[in-house]
Amino acid sequence: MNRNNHSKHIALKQVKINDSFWNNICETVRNNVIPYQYLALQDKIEDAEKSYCIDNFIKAANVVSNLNNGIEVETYPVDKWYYDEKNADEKAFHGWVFQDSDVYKWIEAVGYSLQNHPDKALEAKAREYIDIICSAQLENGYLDTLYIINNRHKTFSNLKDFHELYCFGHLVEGAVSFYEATGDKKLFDAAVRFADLICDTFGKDKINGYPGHEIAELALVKLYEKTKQIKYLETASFFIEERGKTPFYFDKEQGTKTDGSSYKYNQAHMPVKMQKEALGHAVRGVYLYSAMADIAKYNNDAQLLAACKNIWNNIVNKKMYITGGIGATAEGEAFSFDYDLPNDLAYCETCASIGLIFFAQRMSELEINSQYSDIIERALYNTVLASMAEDGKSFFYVNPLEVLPIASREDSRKKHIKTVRQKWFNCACCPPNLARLVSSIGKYIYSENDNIIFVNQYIGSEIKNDKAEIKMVSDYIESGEIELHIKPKKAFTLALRIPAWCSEYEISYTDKIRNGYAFINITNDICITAAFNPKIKMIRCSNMVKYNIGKIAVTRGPIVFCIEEADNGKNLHLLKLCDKPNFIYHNGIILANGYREKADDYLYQDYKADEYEECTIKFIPYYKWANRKENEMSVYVRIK
Ligand code: FUB
Ligand code: ZN
Repeated sequence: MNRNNHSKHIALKQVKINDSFWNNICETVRNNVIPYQYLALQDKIEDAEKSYCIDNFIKAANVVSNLNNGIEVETYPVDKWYYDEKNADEKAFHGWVFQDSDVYKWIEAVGYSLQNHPDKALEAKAREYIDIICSAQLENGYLDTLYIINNRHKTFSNLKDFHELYCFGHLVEGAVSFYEATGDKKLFDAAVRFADLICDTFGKDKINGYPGHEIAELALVKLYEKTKQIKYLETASFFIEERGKTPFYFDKEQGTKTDGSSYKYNQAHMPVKMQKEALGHAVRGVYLYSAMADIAKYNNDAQLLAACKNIWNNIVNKKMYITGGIGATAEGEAFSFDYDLPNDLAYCETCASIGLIFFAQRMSELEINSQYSDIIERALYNTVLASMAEDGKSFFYVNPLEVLPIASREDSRKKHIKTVRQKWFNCACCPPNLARLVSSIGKYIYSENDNIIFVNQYIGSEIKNDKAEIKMVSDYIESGEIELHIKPKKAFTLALRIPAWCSEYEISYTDKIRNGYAFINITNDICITAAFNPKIKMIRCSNMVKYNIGKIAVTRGPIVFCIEEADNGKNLHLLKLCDKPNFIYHNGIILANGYREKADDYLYQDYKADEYEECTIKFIPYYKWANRKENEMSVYVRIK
């Protein structure tokens, strides 16, 4: 592995965002989403699905207090994934087995937000939750409310299904973020105590299991980066190495003997170094692949890196939607087989695209290749942004590319396709994930190694570090133009990503172009300008994806567009775009020449040529769909 190709993102604290496109989104998350989620975690949003999250911590804290006072505590079964008023005792745990993770993700988002926007009131709210969380921790460091409330004697007995290590991973991520923002170590210390228990519990000659839902691995790497304590990296590496080995740990745990094929869902059907295809639950997958990339880097493990590359290529060449959505099937929220990318059944969980961004960023820090930040851009500007309403008060969990409201109501195969964003979900993994990603968007703009600063995303911002002060003024989404005002503190090389979508660009000065980056040697104060022409394009999907044959998608720069019933009437499938559509772009909208096929009166008749009338087809950015009312939507359009 060539360490000269490694880089590291520039820390969030060093990046001040000021961008005509992103300011609004970041402010919506800061001012609306974070406060809204604070209330949702306590079930204070009217008519929203219940969270039970904080309630569980309060119940667990009571258990801990009773134990400390020698008071007998009751136990309840830990036998399902979801508990509510109907199937569980009112004093027992409620919600999904991973409910704790919602508050951890919220704290992580708060931490990122505080790094650049100090806010004492918000900090106090986070501390209020941190106090409750910490009072629920057991003496030995264990912290998972499901088992603390229901049965603390059964911990770590069902790693495959019951998410203790997943909640632990999110605890660590939240704790590191809040500590970095405030210097307050209370939650961080709690996370370290739980991490120490996990390191003492898992490993060679201890429990040789691994998480059923990955994330603990990458969280342990983060803890290693923060503390430099090697045991955290070792435990993360252990989880990665053990996964999928025979005899299968999950068989041992369940007292069964299987061929391991059902463990594809958990990416545990074979050792990870042998895996070449993205399989199983998509969020689990991308969290695992992210950790594999981390560990390949720290352990200098070329075999692990090769596995990451194979899986990466499989995802982006055969299993990813044009929107950066992944996980095509609702069955197991999973990757489907190669080229199976149905538009109207797509699952495309928001968390999965966020996880893809994590994986892409780690890969981009391992080798100099612009494709990774291209994919970050694709997922970010399309699936991730689409998952939040403009006011930040409702969300999509599933991000389809085609919607017919009646089908969502009547066809049980499409019941996962919501036609409007939801206020909250009882399985609410996505909205807090979105909040933590948007609040940390500054981490994806720049990266650096000893002598290069990479500009990976064109988001208006300023950084100051030991190499330079850089101010980026960006009109990337509208005109594709950016300016970089650079004041070097020493000679260094600037590397600008040339977006994969762009075939016409001008950069005011370039020394060489390599791996999708324009490299410029900087020695003096300079202003570099770049113009990436965001020409409107019609994109053809591989004919191996049978759903898109005879159709195209319209893009402009990184933005994928779609058509909606609100602009184009019902029966979007009857529209056809001219092959020379004479696109007009104005104010974020694309108008194009097309035809509307006349609807047939008969189900069957002798063949005759279709009848058309000319029409104008109106496209809006995909990320803006469903902001008006429930209606039909489609990304792909037929072409005449
Ligand atoms: O299992 C925890 C989270 O819930 C997953 O990441 C999501 O896909 C949802 O199933
Ligand atoms: Zn999710």
